[in-house]
Amino acid sequence: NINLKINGMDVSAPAGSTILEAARLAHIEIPTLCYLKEINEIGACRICVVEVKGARSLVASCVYPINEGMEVFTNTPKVLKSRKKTLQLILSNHDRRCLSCVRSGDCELQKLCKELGVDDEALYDGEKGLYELDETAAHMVRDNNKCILCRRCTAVCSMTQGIGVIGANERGFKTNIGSAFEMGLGETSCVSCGQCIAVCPTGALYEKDSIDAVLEAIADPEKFVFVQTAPAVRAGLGEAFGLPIGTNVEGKMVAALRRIGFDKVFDTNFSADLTIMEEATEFLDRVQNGGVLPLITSCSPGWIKYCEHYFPDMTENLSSCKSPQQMFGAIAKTYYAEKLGIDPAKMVSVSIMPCTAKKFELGRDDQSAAGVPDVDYSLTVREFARLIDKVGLKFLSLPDEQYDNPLGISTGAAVIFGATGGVMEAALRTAVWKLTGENSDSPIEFNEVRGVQGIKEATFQVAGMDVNVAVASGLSNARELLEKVKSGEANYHFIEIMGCPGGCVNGGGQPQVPASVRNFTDIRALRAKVLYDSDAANPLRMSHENEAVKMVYDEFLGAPGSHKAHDILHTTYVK
Ligand code: HC1
Repeated sequence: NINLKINGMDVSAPAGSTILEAARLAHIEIPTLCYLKEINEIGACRICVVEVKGARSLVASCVYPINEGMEVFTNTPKVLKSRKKTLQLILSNHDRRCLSCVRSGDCELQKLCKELGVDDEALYDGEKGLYELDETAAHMVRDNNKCILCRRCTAVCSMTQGIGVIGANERGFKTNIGSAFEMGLGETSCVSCGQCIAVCPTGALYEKDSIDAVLEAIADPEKFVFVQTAPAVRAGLGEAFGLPIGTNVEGKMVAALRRIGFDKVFDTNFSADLTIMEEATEFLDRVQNGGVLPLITSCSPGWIKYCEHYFPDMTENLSSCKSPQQMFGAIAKTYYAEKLGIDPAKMVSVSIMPCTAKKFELGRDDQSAAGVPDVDYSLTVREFARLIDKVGLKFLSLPDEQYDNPLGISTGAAVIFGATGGVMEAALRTAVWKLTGENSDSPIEFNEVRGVQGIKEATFQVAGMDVNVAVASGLSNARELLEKVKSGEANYHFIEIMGCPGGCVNGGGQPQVPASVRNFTDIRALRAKVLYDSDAANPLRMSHENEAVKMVYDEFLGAPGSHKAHDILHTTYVK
């Protein structure tokens, strides 16, 4: 360890730590704006400056390494004045219509201005950049008038996701973040993952909002409006209401949706179980009949778009299964519509997702089993939280309620879909059972595919066969894995890929976590624990045990992989 003094106090921190990290150990939070651990370590915004005894000028604590005997001062008048001036300069070219900004209340810039007492935000006002909104993408808006050029979005796009469709255009005062050749984001090969929104400190990036359209549908007496909630929503939503990261709010979430006025409140977990029935069948069929391997999961629409753009020769490896979101809408507007005697054209299918790519997915081709879109509106968890506020629900004091049946019934295998490795584990549970036929002895937990690592590999003995599997989350990791498959270096039978690092628990539609927390907490692991705990507490842990899924096959689809199941639950891809 290295010994130093911070504000006169003795501090000891591991060698290689930055001043920012060492201060944190001493319970001092140095403010940051541009810094994202391991993603954007550029020391550019100068908010985190501190004084170091003997140094000629203030130093950026996020990138400055500690050394033995160093004396650091984090809150001298000189430091505080410098931070305040930096904020005043940022504000001089910032759209300050904060009252109704989508980030008002959780904007990192706003919080710093309050903390540092910036009450003269117009001090340096002069010429301002005026930018048109970029609304070309299906899922999001860029408002460069609120951009502070921190580069978090460009770093996460190029480093974490390996895509790099945004970067700095122009130079000096005209510098702005956008795509090459002034293209709109929708014209690029952006995959709609929304990780840029998740890390943006201000209101410069936000999802396209469908709240009012959903409220209008609910108010229309002619419409039957049902909603499904993705596995990972219950693990993230509570944060928007001040609950600790890793709180399960399933019951209150259901109660809120019912009070908002949805006719039925259902669970995407139901169709995650359904997905497993189809995908395990597809996997065994490919293994036994010489189909294209490895089979790769298809639930994450950001990953699907990435595969189509960047690995078009591997689209045949993709499972033909629609995602659980889309399967849900497809079954609701066919089977359930028939059961209730409702015209599917009068149904409005809404999903609550931790994802922004789901907004894009619902408009893909071949996603209209009943001749109308399987899903009409997809709201992110952030939109859902705003909707709850808008209709005046006191979320924290709502009772815990249960989903409606039958499309609210699910097993533990379904809820873990929201964590990286969960789809693989769920599929293995049912594939092993199908092969061995011995439900009671089938293994339930496949710990080798759990955890937040970007790439996981394992080999399982199933009915005398070695099954090689791999799991990747985050698209840089996906690329690394697929390059190994293409070169022949790795040989897998089954691969799970999720577009966001850690899976949907860390999806681009989850509540934003400020960098001050994100840099020092593994939000992926805390949220994933909610899902694994929920799985462990469920008496039913394998998708084939889901009675509602069995009923849908018995009454409507026939068997998994049937012709009818293919018509309704499967899809196609573009090269
Ligand atoms: Fe996901 Fe999925 S797990 S993709 O992360 O397969 O979004 O939560 O709903 O569709 O079930 C997201 C989550 C979600 C689908 C399922």
